[in-house]
Amino acid sequence: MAASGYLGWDFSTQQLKVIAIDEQLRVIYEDSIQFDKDLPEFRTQGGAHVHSDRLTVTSPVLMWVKALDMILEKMKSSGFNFSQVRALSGAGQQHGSVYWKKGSAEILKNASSELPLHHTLKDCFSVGNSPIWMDSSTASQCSSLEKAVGGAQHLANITGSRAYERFTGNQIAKIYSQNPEVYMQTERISLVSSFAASLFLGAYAPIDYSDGSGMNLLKICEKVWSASCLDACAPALAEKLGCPVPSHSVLGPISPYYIKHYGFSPDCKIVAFTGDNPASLAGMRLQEGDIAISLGTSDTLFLWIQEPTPALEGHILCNPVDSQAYMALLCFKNGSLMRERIRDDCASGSWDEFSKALTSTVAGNNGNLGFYFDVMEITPEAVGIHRFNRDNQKVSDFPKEVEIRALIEGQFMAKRIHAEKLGYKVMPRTRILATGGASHNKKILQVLSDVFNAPVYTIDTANSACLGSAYRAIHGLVAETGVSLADVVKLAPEPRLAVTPTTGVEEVGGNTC
Ligand code: XUL
Repeated sequence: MAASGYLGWDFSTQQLKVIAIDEQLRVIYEDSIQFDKDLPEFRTQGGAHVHSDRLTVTSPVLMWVKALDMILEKMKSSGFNFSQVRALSGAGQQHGSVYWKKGSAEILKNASSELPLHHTLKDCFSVGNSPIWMDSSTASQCSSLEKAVGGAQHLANITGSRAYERFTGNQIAKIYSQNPEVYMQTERISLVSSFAASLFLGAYAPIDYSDGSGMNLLKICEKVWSASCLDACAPALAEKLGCPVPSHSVLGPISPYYIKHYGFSPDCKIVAFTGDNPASLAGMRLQEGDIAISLGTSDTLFLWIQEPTPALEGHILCNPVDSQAYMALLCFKNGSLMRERIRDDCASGSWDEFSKALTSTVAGNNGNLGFYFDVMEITPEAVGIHRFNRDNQKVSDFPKEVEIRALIEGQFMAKRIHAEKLGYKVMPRTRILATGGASHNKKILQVLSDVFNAPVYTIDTANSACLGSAYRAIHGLVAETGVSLADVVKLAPEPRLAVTPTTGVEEVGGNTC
């Protein structure tokens, strides 16, 4: 390893991943533990247990600890030089929660270097199976929370999102209502991210503003817990959560356990961990005005926002790399499967023919417009196929090429409309960073570029949360001096320019937004 190294961790749903980078941001080590395959004793599927009600979804917390023991042992046997690591940070799947039993702070602090961590911590959790983001069992807690604070929009104004079943406040409320004594025995509640940071710190790590915004509990503007949200979820919750901190905070030096057991330097700093989506924003090096669009099974958008306007659809989170800014997260369920269905119906199952249809039709589709939701959409909550001609009359079908363009323009216009509802503004320097399967199709990207009137770049994001965590580790060391993440990661590979807006085309859908 070169003179200094930095580690980025990603505690995601299916695996634990680590990346080490050097001062030049080159990846010098990479490894992962797949929960199902490498830790079969926990009997997870995709890293989780879906309970018999089909709504409750949990992961065993000791599985995460054991995965950390395992991956560190792998690094040690491969000769990884831990003593060069100057700082580390990490990401966790968002919303999941960990419940530490009374007395665990002491055990964590005094972890013996003779034992693996999962032995030391085996009795530390009052809830052995942590609820995770896939859980949707808290509908009644969600409606109570919205009611308690004066409605869904009001909750969104305070916390950045209306009540969602996976959001941590509602999960905590469920645990308290079903099992008050378990709640009472709990001295600390962590997110997956702050739990993972705690393992390295040897003390309870605070929740960072960005991941804290996925709880329905944090006032995203003031960056303090909302007393009315806390009170609606469970009693004495503030003391169990600790005070939230800026995402770039240095939490302290690594715990003596890692110094003795693995040879880390006592100077190695732990930078606050955050959620996987915020960490990906850092990994993709999003800047003010930028949008990242992942075109996969479902389509996901990350937006950099200066002045957010929380809405009933989508989430506003505090920005993980700039405390003055925000990020928004929008998820569209009808992504690739919808595009594939129309390709099969209108282009004989061929992407080439699909692309030709996009080339043979004009931007704006002569006023023909469609919204295509084979499955119940999240953003907006709607289902079915809805087509409108240039006179805004509902029609039952379109010629095949018109249908194809209507689908793609409709999908991207919906993204722009919902992004703008959340306060997003296309700026002269806006870049669209596209990833995922459909980002390989230039004709689709051309439509995206025309709808947003901005250049589209492609970027490889396979490791963006992990890499973003390593970047954040470097940034954490200098953030207090006013250096931005963008300055720190100047040497990282640039995204590739794919297409620019077609000249002479008025913004597609500009008149209808
Ligand atoms: C975001 C969400 C998921 C998890 C997955 O709101 O629930 O993206 O973060 O890891």
